[in-house]
This record gives sequence, C-alpha cells and structure tokens, in this order.
Amino acid sequence: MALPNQPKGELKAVVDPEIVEMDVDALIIGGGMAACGTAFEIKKWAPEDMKILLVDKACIERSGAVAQGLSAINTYVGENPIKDYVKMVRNDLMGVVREDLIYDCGRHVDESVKLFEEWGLPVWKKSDDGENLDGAKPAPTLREGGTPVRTGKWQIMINGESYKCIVAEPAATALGADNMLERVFIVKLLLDKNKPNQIAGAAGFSVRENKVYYIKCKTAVVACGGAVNIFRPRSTGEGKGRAWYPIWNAGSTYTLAAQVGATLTMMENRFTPSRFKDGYGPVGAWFLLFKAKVSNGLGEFYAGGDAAKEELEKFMPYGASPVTPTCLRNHLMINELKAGRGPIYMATEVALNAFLDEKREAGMDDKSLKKFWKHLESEAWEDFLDMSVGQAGLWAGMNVEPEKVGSEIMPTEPYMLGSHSGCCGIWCSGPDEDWVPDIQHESRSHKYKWGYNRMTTVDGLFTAGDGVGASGHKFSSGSHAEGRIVAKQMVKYVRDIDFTPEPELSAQECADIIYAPVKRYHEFVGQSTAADVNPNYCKPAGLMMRLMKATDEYGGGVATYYMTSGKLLQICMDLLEMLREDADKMAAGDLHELLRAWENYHRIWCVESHIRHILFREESRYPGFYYRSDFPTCDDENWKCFVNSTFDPKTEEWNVEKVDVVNIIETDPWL
Ligand code: SFD
Ligand code: AMP
Repeated sequence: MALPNQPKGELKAVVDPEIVEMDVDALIIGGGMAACGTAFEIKKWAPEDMKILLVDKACIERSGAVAQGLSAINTYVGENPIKDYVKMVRNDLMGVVREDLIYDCGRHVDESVKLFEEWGLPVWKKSDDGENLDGAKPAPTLREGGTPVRTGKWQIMINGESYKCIVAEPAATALGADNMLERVFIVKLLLDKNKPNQIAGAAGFSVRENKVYYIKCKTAVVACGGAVNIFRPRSTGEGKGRAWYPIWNAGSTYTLAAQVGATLTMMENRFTPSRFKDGYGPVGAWFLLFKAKVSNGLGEFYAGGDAAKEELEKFMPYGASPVTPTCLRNHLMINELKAGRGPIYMATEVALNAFLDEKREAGMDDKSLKKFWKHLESEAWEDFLDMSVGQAGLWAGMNVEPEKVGSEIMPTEPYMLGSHSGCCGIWCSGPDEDWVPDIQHESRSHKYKWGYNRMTTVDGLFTAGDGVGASGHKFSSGSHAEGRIVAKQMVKYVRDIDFTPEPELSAQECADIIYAPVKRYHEFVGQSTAADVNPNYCKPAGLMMRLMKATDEYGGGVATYYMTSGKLLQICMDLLEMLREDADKMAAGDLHELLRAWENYHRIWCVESHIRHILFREESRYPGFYYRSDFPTCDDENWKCFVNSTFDPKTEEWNVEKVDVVNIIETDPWL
C-alpha cells in the first residue's frame, strides 16, 4: 500500500536505514500502463505458489504517463489490417523499426482496449446516423460490435480523465495489496553471482520511510517509462516542472537494463513533440478530430504548400507519404521558425468555425446550431481537461477563446521514449513465430528472437511499453498489451528454469550504495553556513541544471533548434562523463532529495547513451527531432540499419554496432 506523505514536510534521511529482504519469483518494476498489463495478466497463468511482486516509485492509481488521464487511445487496430499498422509505424519512424514487434503488438492491442471499456472506461461511439456519442451516452461496447469514434485511422476518443485509475484497479486487485510495494524507487538491478548474464534481483528504497529493499527474483520486467528532464525544458523558473511527458520518469528503464548488460537499440531516437506553447497541451485531437491546420506568423498555411512539398521530397520514400512522418512535420515547422516566419499557430478558430459553417450550410436551425456549438466547445476544452489540465488553466488564465483566436504551438525539448512517436529502448526478442526473422549470429544483439518474447539480451529480464525499442506508436493501449504479453513469458521462464537467485551484491552492499548520498550529507553538512552550498558535495538540483545545460547546448536541444555535430557531441560526452564522476558527490538530506539524486543518476546514464548513439550514426535520420550539421541528410544507403549498444558490466566498456533491418511486411507499395 502507498504510505501517505509526512504531515510536516519531507522525512529526514538517516545514515543507517532498515534493510528489508524479500524473495520472489517474478518482479514487476514500474506501475504504469505496461506494468499494469503484466500485473493484471500474470496471475491467470502463474501457479498458486508463484510469488509475484510489483514495485512502483509512485502509487499505481495515478502513476506514469497516464497520471492525468488521456482523451484518446492512439492505437486501436479495429477494422484495419494489422500489416497497415506496421507500415504506418515504419513510415513514421523513417524505416528503421522491428516489424515483428510491431505486428505482435498490433495483434494484441485491441483486447486491452476492450478490457479497458469493460472495466469502466467510457469510449465514444458513432450512432447509427453517424453522430458522435461521447462515452456517457448508451451504445454497444467494442466487444459487442460498437463503432468507436475514430479521429485518425488508428486513434479513438475516450472520456479518459480517470483512465489510469480504471486500468490500475484490476491490476491491483489481481495481484493483491500484499504483493505490491508503492513509493519504492528501484535504483539497481542485480545480476546473479553464479549464472552469467542472469537477472537475480533488484534493490531500491522507500521514499516515505528510511528503508532499503533488497529483492531477489528469478525474472523481472523493467517498465519504468521513458526519460524526461534530460534536456533543458522550454519552461523556466517556477514553471520548470511543466513538461509534456511525465516528469517523474527519469530514464530508469534504460539505465537499469543497460547497467546489467542489456543491449539498447535506437537510443539516438528522441521525441520533440509539437505542443501548445507553455502548457504542453497535445495536438492530436486538434489535428485529427477538429481537422485544424497550422499557420505561420504571416497567416500562411505552410504545411500544404508547394515549398513544403518540395522540402518533403528530399526525404523519400518517407516524405512522400499521405501522412507526413511526425519528425518531418516538425521539420517544416522548424524551417518556418528559423526563417523568421514564426510564431506557429494552431488555427483553432478556423477549424471550429468551419464545423459551424458546415452545419449551417446543411440547413441546421439556430437553436440546434447553438446546441451543437456548446457541444463542440466542451469537446475542445475536455481534450485538455482530460490529459493536460495545465493547458486548460493557461487558456483560461490568458483569456483564450479558441473559437476566436488561434494558439501558438512549438516543438518541445527532447524526450526519450519507446511507446509514443519515438522508438528508443531495449533490444528484445520477438515472438517465437516462423515469420520472425531467424538470424544466425553468435550475439543476441543481432538476432530477432531467442525464445522468450520481449526478453532483453539478459536472461530473465523483460521489458515492455517505453522500454521496448525500435517499435513506437504503441501508446497507452499497446504498452498495456505488451505488458500482458510479458506476463505469460515471465511465468513460462520461471517454470522452465531451475535456479535459486544469488545476487552478486549483498543487501548491506546495496544499502551502502543507495544511502551513500545521505551519509555524505551527514558527514559534511556542518562545514558551511548554507546546507545547499558545500565544498564537499553538490545537491541534486544543481547537478540537474548542469545536465540540462550540457545537453541543451551541445546535444541538440532547443537552444540550437536541435542542431548538433560530431564536435559538439564530443564536448557533450566529455561533460557528461565529468558529470557522472561528480554525481558520486551528490548529497541528500531527506528522502525527497535521495530520490532526486538517484533520478539524476539514471538520467545521466540514459542521456549519455543517447549522445553516444547520435555520435555513432553519421546521418540525420530524424530531421525535426535532431540534426547533425556534419551529416545533414537522411542517408538510407549507409544508415538504414539499427544502432545497438551494449555495456559490459565487467569491463565497463561500450560496444556500439550497426544491425540489419529486415522487412517482413512488403515494401512495395511502401504504404
Ligand atoms: O495525447 C518506477 N500517451 C498517449 N497514449 C495514448 O494512447 N493516447 C494519448 O492520447 C496519448 N497522449 C499522451 C500520452 C502520454 C502523456 C504524458 C500525455 C499525452 C500528456 C502515451 C502513453 O501514456 C504511454 O505510451 C504509456 O503510458 C507508456 O507506458 P509505460 O508503462 O511504458 O510507462 P508509464 O505509463 O509512464 O509508467 C512508468 C511507471 O514506472 C514507474 N517508475 N518505478 C520503480 N522504480 C523506478 N526507478 C521507476 N521509475 C519510474 C512510474 O511511477 C510509473 O508507474 S497524446 O500526446 O497522444
Ligand atoms: P499527439 O497529440 O501529437 O500526441 O498525437 C496523437 C495521435 O495523433 C498520434 O497517434 C499521432 O501520430 C497522431 N497525429 C498527431 N498529429 C497528426 C497529424 N498532423 N497528422 C496525422 N496524425 C497526427
């Protein structure tokens, strides 16, 4: 159960925390969409006596990216052929994807959506006469054959403010409260001391009590979401906590897995979504549901013009698609901004009034028109109220009436993620099916399957959602489905192996590592007048600012319109290495700071791998997400390949390599 916060501020950290040792079969790390999928499914397959534990740094009822809710489910395959879904993802991610993983997600995702609806999530439906019924109106369920309100080809609308609570409840019920630890941050995964390359446990700490958890396991899934606050955000000062993706996801997924030797893939990929400026409100519903268009500061709808077409033709075959890939949409926007034709507006007023005109022309009377307008207006506001409340607050605070004025949109600072419109992550086995390429190679980092679906290159270690690389566009529903896939594989793994975990590090060693920032604080705190300024330590807040400055200026952040180069990246790598050394000097006076310290540590590791990958890939694969000035084009001839990297925990060296992309869905026609 989640422990409440202290009534009077943060709990002071002590130098000798209590150590709690646990021994389970299967460990679920994270409590978001993917982890809830695993938690819900796993008990159905596990024998009675299999011990399962879920550990979330927050409280699963409202943790992860869906914390605030969402207004759409972006992946529901429905009536579409699954292979079209693969083609859409492949094109959006500029050709370098694992089609086996995407296809596998596509064939499982709808079941998750049907379950969500059965658990109480209101899904909008089409009435027989083609009207949109919001989720409160009675209509057949998806399983009963109800027709969802499609925005785009893949997205459906929901009343999703309570989406996460609705998904978390069955997960928690299935597992049982005794099998969940909330407010516990996992710091490290542990390898086995006897069996090479085998996961044997994890260690973390409570953010509500002075306790270290040392958990042995035979198998684990790491599903801690993506990485946020790794680049300087556009928001400053007191607004700095505002970001689009969830600020509390700190790259733990990638760092935890990489540190025990799991191969990472496509860590050069990032997502810099276009969002409503300052409030970070998502744009999908505006583009797809309200059919809004973007204009530049001169009032030109630049995206549909000849100049844009010509620009997109530079990126064939991807640019020629009827749905322009997300990065290239950004590219067009950035070109406008760089040419001084900003700001960019979402023409909300044009879109909303076009709906009214359409109805008026169809003969709708004034009274019905008024009612229709009220409904449209509430849909527009609800889009934000469901998933990005701050944006609605901003509109209200700035007196924005979307039917009268457009609102500025802007590409955000970069995030790392593998489930939304990005694809960085961990290299995983695909399903054990004959259509999954059977590549003969001595190393798993070149293969597409090695027995257990979604298992990383480390035995017994699985991942899902943002963790699975080279297969974006899963979104909330696909992440949940992937979690369910993993559940069955974890049970199979435990049944198959005969193994008693013995982690390389002891419980006391883990506690010493985890609480080192607390010990440092207590040792030196008296040596200066201000607790935050000390010659012998640095505080997590300061370290984070250094991290953001390094990545922003040298790693292609907003400061340079996402432009970087080999030279700049090398400087960034040097700064990050120094930062990593200095991270050993972080001090934490309370549990909140201890959390911040370890989040920083995870962020540095994961963004370092991002920079290493961009440096290795000598081209600009994702114009609009980042550019290399020394290799400004997308070079299919030399770089239509994965970039995989593996850290060797013994030698502490990285191996970065090219890995072949194998198409399993026809490329002619490409779309
Ligand atoms: O509007 C540790 N997403 C959207 N998906 C959709 O289907 N529709 C939308 O409408 C979407 N949009 C959207 C989305 C996200 C956000 C933030 C906004 C808008 C504003 C994307 C999905 O939400 C996303 O794809 C999934 O949630 C990914 O699932 P998963 O399970 O990979 O990550 P998570 O849900 O964030 O959960 C992470 C969990 O890990 C915990 N955690 N626990 C222990 N130890 C550690 N060290 C940990 N670190 C993290 C977290 O607490 C959390 O439980 S729209 O833009 O298109
Ligand atoms: P977003 O709100 O930008 O996260 O987008 C939500 C969904 O809509 C995702 O599936 C996007 O790929 C899709 N989307 C957003 N904008 C567009 C657009 N202009 N054209 C096509 N699809 C879009």
